[in-house]
Amino acid sequence: VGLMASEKEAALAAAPSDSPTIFDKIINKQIPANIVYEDEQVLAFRDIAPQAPTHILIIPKLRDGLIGISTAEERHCEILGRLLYTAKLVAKQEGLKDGFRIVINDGPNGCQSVYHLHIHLLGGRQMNWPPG
Ligand code: IU
Repeated sequence: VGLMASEKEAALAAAPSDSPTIFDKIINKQIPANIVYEDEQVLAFRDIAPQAPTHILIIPKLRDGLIGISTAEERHCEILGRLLYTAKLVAKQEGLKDGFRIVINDGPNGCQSVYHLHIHLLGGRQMNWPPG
């Protein structure tokens, strides 16, 4: 990603795949991340390229086939709920009392660049609609 001009370029260069991603290294503490929440199933850390004053990624520690939301199966319903609930907890922890946005990018059209499901939590400024 380092030489990519934009997140969009990175996303278009990244083919959907079930190979391990950089998020495994973050989960295993092999590379540093600014972790804001952790429990047995979920990890939340600050995005390295923040698009808002608060920009946090919420991920399942065990990917279990969730390369993105489009690969979800019924067995994932519990972890999916837990990820969303964690986003709410982290939003509160971050003091986002005037609101926030939750985003899941999926596949090339959705500008997904890392194929380990993640929820973006964005806040601390007025968001716009429609998104780009
Ligand atoms: P996307 O929805 O797949 O595009 O989101 C991936 C995000 O992961 C993106 O916002 C990157 O800035 C972020 N990220 C990161 O926080 N740490 C990393 O080492 C890498 C990407 I690679």
